Amino acid sequence: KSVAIIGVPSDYGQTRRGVDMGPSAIRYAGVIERLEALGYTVKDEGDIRVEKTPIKKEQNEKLLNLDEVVEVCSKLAQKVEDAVNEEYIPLVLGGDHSIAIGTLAGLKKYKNLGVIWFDAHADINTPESTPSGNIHGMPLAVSLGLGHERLTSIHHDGPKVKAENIIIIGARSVDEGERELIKEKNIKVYTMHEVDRLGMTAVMEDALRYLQERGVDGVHLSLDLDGLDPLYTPGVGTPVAGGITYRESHLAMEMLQEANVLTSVEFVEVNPILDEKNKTANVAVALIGSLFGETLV
Ligand code: DIR
Ligand code: MN
Ligand code: MN
Ligand code: MN
Repeated sequence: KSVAIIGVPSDYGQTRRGVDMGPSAIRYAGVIERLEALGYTVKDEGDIRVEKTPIKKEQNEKLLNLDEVVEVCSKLAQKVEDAVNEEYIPLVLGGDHSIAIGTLAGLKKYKNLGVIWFDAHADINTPESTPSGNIHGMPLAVSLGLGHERLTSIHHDGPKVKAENIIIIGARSVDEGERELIKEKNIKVYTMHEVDRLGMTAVMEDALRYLQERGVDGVHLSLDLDGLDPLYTPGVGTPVAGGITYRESHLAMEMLQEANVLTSVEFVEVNPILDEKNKTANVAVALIGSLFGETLV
């Protein structure tokens, strides 16, 4: 029962400053104490070194800050791989969601990895489909091997995850090109419609059964705090109304804990500058508590 915390203070995947302070905000909210209280041995690896380069004026407008994202994700992939090899559960703290490119690249020990993507967005844009040029909208596509070669070849060549092993939960803002790719690849998505209609219990039961049927050898949870309703997590760069509630999120975490399948975790998009008294980091830590086994009685 050992967890390695890896902070990734990067905001290069999008254009609102401040999300680079996410790892500090989550540490301040007590993540280490919370895990230690549950009996885990916690190794805090500190933050990856992220160069603060000035934002360039002339660059590829379909792949903003590409150099910086490649650099950060390459370092992160190695850190994650090392943690896995030392038999720690990696807990990656972002930073914006572009860092998931690095995390997934570092999980190469798992040949049939399942991925649960908790998010208001699908994060499956390519340079062709992106409306913003923000790489935080692309990590799932990159991990499938789609997109710029400098991103898809991070840490090792080839796809990092199979389309049929991905589950998206909480989606309510999906771009046209993303919709087409989701259809083409037949990716499992529980939008807010399904969450409303079936309830979180059925969604999670279904999701866990789906991964089990695929015989996954590990499960990665990538949790974007904007998956929750901005009522609970206002400190995110791209809030979308009509999200997952606080209780539903806890329930999802508790069901993941009960299933005992998780092998790596990341919490991303906490931006304390946009937050109200660190509310979003506090919710992140509460969810991490449930995910790692906190119970009420
Ligand atoms: C949008 C927003 N789909 C984009 N994506 C966000 O820019 O590609 N992802 N906010 O978290
Ligand atoms: Mn995201
Ligand atoms: Mn999002
Ligand atoms: Mn809880």
